Parts: sequence; C-alpha cells; structure tokens
Amino acid sequence: MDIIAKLRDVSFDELHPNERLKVDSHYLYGTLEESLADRATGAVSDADTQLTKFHGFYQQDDRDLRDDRRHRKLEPLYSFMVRLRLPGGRVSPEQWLTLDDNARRYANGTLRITTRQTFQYHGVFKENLRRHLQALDKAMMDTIAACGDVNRNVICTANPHRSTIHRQVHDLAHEISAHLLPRTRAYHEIFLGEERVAGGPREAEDEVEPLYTRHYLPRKFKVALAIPPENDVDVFAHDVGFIADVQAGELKGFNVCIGGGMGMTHGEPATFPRLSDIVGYCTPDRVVAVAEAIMLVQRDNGNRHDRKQARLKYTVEALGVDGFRQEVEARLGEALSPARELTLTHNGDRLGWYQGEDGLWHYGLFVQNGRLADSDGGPQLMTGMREIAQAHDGDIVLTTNQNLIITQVSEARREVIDDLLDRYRMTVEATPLRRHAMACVAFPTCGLAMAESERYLPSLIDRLDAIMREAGLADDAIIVRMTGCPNGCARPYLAEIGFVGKTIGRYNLYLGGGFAGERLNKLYRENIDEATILEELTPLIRRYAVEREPGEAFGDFVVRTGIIAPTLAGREFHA
Ligand code: SRM
Ligand code: SF4
Repeated sequence: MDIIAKLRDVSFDELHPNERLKVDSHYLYGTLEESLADRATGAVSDADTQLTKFHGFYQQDDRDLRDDRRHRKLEPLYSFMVRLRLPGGRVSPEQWLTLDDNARRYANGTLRITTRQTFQYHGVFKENLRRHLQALDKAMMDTIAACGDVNRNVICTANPHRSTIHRQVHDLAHEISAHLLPRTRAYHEIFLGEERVAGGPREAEDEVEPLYTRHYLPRKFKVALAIPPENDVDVFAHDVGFIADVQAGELKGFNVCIGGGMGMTHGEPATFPRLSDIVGYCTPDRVVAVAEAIMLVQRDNGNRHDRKQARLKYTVEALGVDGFRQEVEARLGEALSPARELTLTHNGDRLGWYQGEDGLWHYGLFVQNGRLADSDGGPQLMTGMREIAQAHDGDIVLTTNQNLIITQVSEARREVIDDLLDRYRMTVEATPLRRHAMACVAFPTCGLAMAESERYLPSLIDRLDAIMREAGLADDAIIVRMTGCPNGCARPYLAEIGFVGKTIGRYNLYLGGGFAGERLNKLYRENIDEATILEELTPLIRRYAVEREPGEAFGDFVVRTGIIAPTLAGREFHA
C-alpha cells in the first residue's frame, strides 16, 4: 500500500509531529513568506525551522555567544547554515567566484566543504537569505533538498575528469539527483521571486509531488556511487550505495547496496550505525529506476512515529534484507541480478598532482576539516582559491573527505597553479595521519554538538602525530575521525580510531574500523578526556609499530590481536 492510502485514515496524533507539519506546509510553503518578512526577530517560526531544511538551510545560533546574550536579555544570535545541492561536487571557476563572493557578502567569510561533497555557508542572516540564494541561482546552483526528509546531495567517487568511467558515474549522480528532486515550486517562488502559479500550490498530490506526495519521506535519504578499488565515498554508509563494475575499461553495471547509516544516540541501543547489505546488481540504464524504487519502498514502509527509528536502515531491519529487496523488485517489475565480486581497497582521497586518462593533470588539495578560510600567518585558502579560480579554466571538484581537486590542468599551466598554491601557503606539510583525518563542524554552529570537533581535532592530531613519530610511524596512515555528537556526520564509526563527543572535553573512543570502509568499529573507552585518550592510544600505537604484519592496517591489527572485537553487523554494534 502506498503512503497516501496508508495514512488516509490515520490520525496525525499517532505520528511524529513533523508528519503533520509536512502535510500542513502545502508542499513546503508553510509560512515562510511571513517568517522572512518579520523584522522583529532573526528567527523564523518554529514550524518553518523544519521546512527551511527541505530548502537547504538550517536555523542556528552562535553557541559561543549564547550565555552572554541571555545575560544581556538579547535573543540568541540567529543565522542560517546554507548547504548547496551539488551532485558529484563539481563547480566551474565562474561558479567558484560566485561562491566566494557570497561567502564574503552574506556569510562569515568562509566556505565549508562537507563530508557529502558540497559546500556549507555559516552565519547567513535572515535578511540576506533571498539575495544569497538568488546569486547562487544566477550561477546555476541551488540548495534544494540539501537537508530535510528528501533525497540529499548524491555523492560519487571524485573527479569526473579523471577518466570516461568517472565521467559516466558522475553523470549518473546528476541524473539520480535530478530525478529524485522535489517538484514543488516553493523554493522558486519564495526565495527566487518567481511568479506564483495561479491559486498557489495545487492539492492533487500526484501532480505536485509525484514521487514524494505531500508526506515526503519519513527521514533523510542518501545515495552514494563508488568506483572500485576506491571507496572514498564510504559507499556502505548510505541508505543506498552503487558500486561500479568496470570491465576492460567499460562500465558494465553496479552492485546495489541498501541500508547504511551512521547516526545513533548515546545510551539508546535500539539506535546504531549500520553498513549496507549488497542485495543485487543492475545495469547502468537501470540505476535511476532502482534508486527510485528503493526510495519509494522507504517512503511507504519507513517508521513515521519515531524519528530515531525512521531511517531506511531500520526499515531494512524490520522487513529483513530479503523482504526489502523483494519490495524493490516488485516496484521495478524485475529481479535484480546476482551481485558481482567487486573489491574496494581503501577510502580517503588522492592528494597532490596526478594525471588523468586524457593526459591533463589534477591537483588534490588537502583542506583541513574542509574549512576554507584565510588564516593569519597560515594558509590563505579563500584568497588562494579565488586567485586560482581567476587563473584557471578547468573545474574544481569537491571530495567526500572534505578536500578539493583543481582539475584539467595542462602540463604548461601546472607551474601557474603551483605558484599560486605556494604564494598563498596552501600546501602546508601534513602528515598522513592528518591528511586522512576528518572532523564534523560541531561548535559553535551545530545545535546538536556535545563536544568540540572541527576546532579541536587539529590539536589532538598534533599530539597523535608525536606518538606516531616516536613509534617510527610518521609515514603511515591511520584513519582518525571525530564528531561532536553521536549523529556521525564525519562517519566516525568507520574510522580505525573514532572519537565521538560525550560532553565538553570528553569523548567515546572507538577502535577497529576497516581501512577500506568495510567494517564498523566498536566502543573501546567511554567518556575520556585528552590525557586519557593519549594514555590509551600510546601503547596501542607502539604495539602496532612492532607487531603488525606486513601491510596490516591499524583497524585490522587491533581486531586480529583481540584488542577489540570486530563489529560484524550494525545491530551488534553495542554488543
Ligand atoms: Fe550531519 C544533523 C552537519 C554529514 C548524520 N548534520 C546535522 C546538522 C544539520 C545538525 C542539526 O540537525 O541541527 C549539522 C549542521 C552542523 C553545522 O553547523 O554545519 C550536520 N552533516 C553535517 C556536515 C556538514 C558535517 C561535515 O563536517 O561535513 C555534513 C553535511 C553533509 C551534506 O553536505 O549533506 C553532514 N550527517 C552527515 C553524515 C555523513 C554522510 O552523509 O555521509 C551523516 C551520517 C550518515 C547518515 O546519515 O546516517 C550525518 N547529521 C546526521 C544526523 C543523524 C542522522 C540519523 O540517522 O540519526 C543528524 C541529526 C538528525 O538528522 O537528526 C545530522
Ligand atoms: Fe553536529 Fe553531531 Fe553532526 Fe557533529 S556529528 S555536525 S556535532 S550533528
């Protein structure tokens, strides 16, 4: 039964309050016009705070200033985090200049590359939202569905200019994104000022939102495509994953994975990270249809009572992997083919110069935790990238590990790029540990942060680097990830060493993730401060240096030696 029929006779009182809100918003209009017009506050109405997400932005307030403003009897310093929809993470140099202008004019002067291959702005005040979105629109960019209970930014193995296969997979990411985009005109009418269709939003749900209906999805929905042997996208961490099958230089098809997700809540074992299951195989021409079928099974079967149980991973647990697959196949009108043997060997990004299939060069630039900013006496990443965008005619591509790639550089132009990278100190020496590390945003903008992440991880890495050096491992990579809360935005449960915030200055320490993103880690120590983190990790890193087998990754080592038990299924994460 589809969701319209299913919910026809259900009282909204039985469902999570967001379910009524979606329906009452009349396809995401809500009272956003009124909220934007209200000059008495920097905020939007409570209901609209949920709706802005579907349009790609979040109301936040500066948590560093919260107490001071409360004492001074001022309302919190409200502003918005604005996230772009950028399937595959590619922008032209002209688009980069708009992104840069907008950061300086309407936001806090920085750009943040996210773990889903797009940009976030922080600190956009309500009165600047429309101008900001209109400038993006002029440069052919939007923020539609970047957040909210819809299909999010579709990510894929980075750099479409690397090979024909990379281009084909990138194109598919665009196709999926376009196909699963909400159809409501709310974004265009409210924020871009386009003329309202007579009578406003129409009521017939199959006309306005043929895929979503007025109920939209129970929760966010995420799709990733990986090209083996790379697993830069952490393909098993998403609701849907497609793993490319390339034979003799030809894209033959994809293994289809369902049911991944990272988020959980401390102390609630019914919530857990989960890696997706490979359920079959499809040819490239069926990828969009398969993504749609999976989304519709989740639309109609996902939990609409409890948002903590509403992600597709829990629907897979409820229906069973086979049960979910059968539902998908019933919608597709065909069975998925048997999955192929495809091997993923590592995650992380390719950094520095490398050559593509067509002989052009690409430069993978390490951006610490994705934050593009000009720092005093340090890297001038905003100004440097602006200069590069002005001097360069190839695309700039974001990665899912918060880095970027300056693509399509001819041999003759490499020197120009190198000079600019040097002039703006953009290529600071970073150890393999730092280059592989990721942190989520957390304080001061994230309303859910329990501990620091982006602002703290760099100094913790300094200390871990010292331990690595002393152990003779200065040239080795261990995947370290940190988040300020258990929601998992930097995919910490896939790290070899994961830190998840508990409270200010204290973290849970997780060990044993797989180097190729194929195994979850497990809780090793709970609620520990920096001194204890270092005390716990020093002997393990020293042992690893001495006892590891040739080529053995740290995550595999701690599992093999029994330091931590492997997590073989999400539902056993807490066991
Ligand atoms: Fe996330 C919520 C930042 C990737 C799982 N995430 C948030 C919010 C919007 C906080 C909020 O709801 O108030 C954070 C905004 C912080 C800020 O100030 O900017 C936030 N998430 C991020 C980003 C920016 C982290 C980063 O450092 O790059 C990433 C933006 C991705 C994008 O461009 O779309 C980001 N978030 C992820 C990922 C990783 C991924 O998708 O590959 C995950 C884990 C995968 C997954 O979805 O399971 C993730 N974010 C969450 C969750 C937990 C969802 C769950 O199923 O439990 C929340 C909270 C929620 O949805 O209730 C959340
Ligand atoms: Fe915020 Fe938690 Fe996501 Fe970090 S993991 S950005 S603290 S929601």
